[in-house]
Amino acid sequence: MEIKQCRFVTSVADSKNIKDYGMPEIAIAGKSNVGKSSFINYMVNNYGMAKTSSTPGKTRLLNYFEINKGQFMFVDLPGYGFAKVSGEVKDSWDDMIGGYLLGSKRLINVFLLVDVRHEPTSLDKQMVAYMHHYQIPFTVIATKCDKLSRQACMKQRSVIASALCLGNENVIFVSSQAKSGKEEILNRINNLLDIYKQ
Ligand SMILES: Nc1nc2c(ncn2[C@@H]2O[C@H](COP(=O)(O)OP(=O)(O)OP(=O)(O)O)[C@@H](O)[C@H]2O)c(=O)[nH]1
Ligand SMILES: [Mg+2]
Repeated sequence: MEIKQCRFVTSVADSKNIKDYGMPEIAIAGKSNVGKSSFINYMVNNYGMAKTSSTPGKTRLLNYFEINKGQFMFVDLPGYGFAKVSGEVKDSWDDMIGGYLLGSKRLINVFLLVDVRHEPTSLDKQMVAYMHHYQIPFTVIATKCDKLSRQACMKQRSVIASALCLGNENVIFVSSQAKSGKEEILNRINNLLDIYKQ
């Protein structure tokens, strides 16, 4: 498959207001600043599509991007684990992520992004436990691979996989900056869409 077209659809500030757009949804989740919005831009080949920032906490809403005129939707989620927000704001973000994950009618997979350089945090582990608990299928993607040598990436693969109780082969590597890893992700999306159609 190929991503030929992407259109920003809407931002949602409250998970109570999420709608069914009639197409499968792939959500992009992960810690703040891990590169979620950059990942979407890389996948759709438009670096102005989703807003990115070097300051964590940029994405505060659920942002929907329609791919290939209705083939599927990428949903950019606010990042979790951003220490600088107050308790109240943090709760509303968590409500938004949880509210979306349980409320979406067509969520087919969560792409859980982790920074290749760091061992997954307790929040990443909580996220995985949450998805297991609610039987939400997910894919782990290690971002910013340009920051490490190939050898160091391979080493991190085991660190990330074992922290999240996955096999090494279940961690996909990408770099939105060096533009690597897209083919593997597209294959994954293709498989997910095939399963959805059955
Ligand atoms: N070197 C490198 N930097 C990256 C990559 N992807 C993202 N970044 C940088 O990481 C920072 C955060 O990127 P975003 O895409 O805004 O991250 P996010 O996960 O959407 O962040 P929040 O919306 O705050 O949760 C920016 O400074 C990006 O330029 C990558 O593949 N390589
Ligand atoms: Mg973002």
